[in-house]
Amino acid sequence: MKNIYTLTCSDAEEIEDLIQSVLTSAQSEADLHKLAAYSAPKLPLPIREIFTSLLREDITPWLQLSGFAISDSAIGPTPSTTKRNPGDQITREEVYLAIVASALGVPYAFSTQQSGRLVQNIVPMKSAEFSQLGAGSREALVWHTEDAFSSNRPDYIILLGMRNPQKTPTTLGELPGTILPEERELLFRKNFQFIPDPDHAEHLKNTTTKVGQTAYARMKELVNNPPFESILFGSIETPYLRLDPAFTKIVAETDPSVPVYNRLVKEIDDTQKDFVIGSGDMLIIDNHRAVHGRRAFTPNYDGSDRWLKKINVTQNFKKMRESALHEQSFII
Ligand SMILES: O=C(O)CCC(=O)C(=O)O
Ligand SMILES: [Fe+2]
Repeated sequence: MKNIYTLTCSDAEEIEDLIQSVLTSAQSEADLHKLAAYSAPKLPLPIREIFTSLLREDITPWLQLSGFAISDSAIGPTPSTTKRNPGDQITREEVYLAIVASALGVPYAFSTQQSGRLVQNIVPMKSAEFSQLGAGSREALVWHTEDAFSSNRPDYIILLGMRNPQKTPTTLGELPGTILPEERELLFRKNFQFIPDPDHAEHLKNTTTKVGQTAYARMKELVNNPPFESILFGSIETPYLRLDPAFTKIVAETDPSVPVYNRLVKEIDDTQKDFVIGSGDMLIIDNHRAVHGRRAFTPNYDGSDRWLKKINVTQNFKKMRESALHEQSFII
């Protein structure tokens, strides 16, 4: 399967019609969640065919859709913070993301991230410059499985480029072929703990809402007692991957899985590919087949900085309902 598809003029027109019809009726993200699901089956046939292969074959780690026009002046300045106001209008770019997400599964959000916004902004924040957060910048964001700590981590994450003037790369890595089958077996051992990153855990500390307190208690439990997990899972021939070296604890240092794990981390470090998400580029990442990160860059904080939008997709929304905290059905 090819990893890159560029929208034709007729694809772009059909998509624009779908977006505009959603935009006229979506007053809230709850509306967007529903209306995007109605629109997804109407995406142009070539895109639905590509997505069918992606889902059925289940071996493609990432896929790029390019050719979506974004007007640099119409989107306005890059926000200075990931915080959103409840009154923010839903934008054309957010509808595009939500429709594509709905064609691949069910889009959803964590209540512990950006207040449960369905579509999130990835923008550099001064306060997070040197952090391992999406809002970081001057320090490279170490590659990771998205939300590796969570059994509710996304099956896909989708990133859409709003602007990327310095062409700061996202990075992509996969399970290297140099990890031999007998070494893979060792990585199926539950000798690792994934700690929630501070994006999920700390900012809810002083929350007063019931939803926030429940979410915080759950996160604290995961921080204090992270379950024992494996790096690989699924089939031994084409295993799925779960990795987040910046937030991983090793249970038994002497276990033979550890040297293989260390080599795997080093090899992904060395082989990760740079991938510049430019304006209008969409990158669909299979969160069980690819890890992703971001190179360091120096923001200007003048409204012209790098700006991506992101959405999470699950293929097992029913299971997630057990974790639902919120009256808005897409928030767990
Ligand atoms: O900024 C990027 O390219 C990736 C950001 C990221 O990995 C994240 O927000 O989880
Ligand atoms: Fe990420």
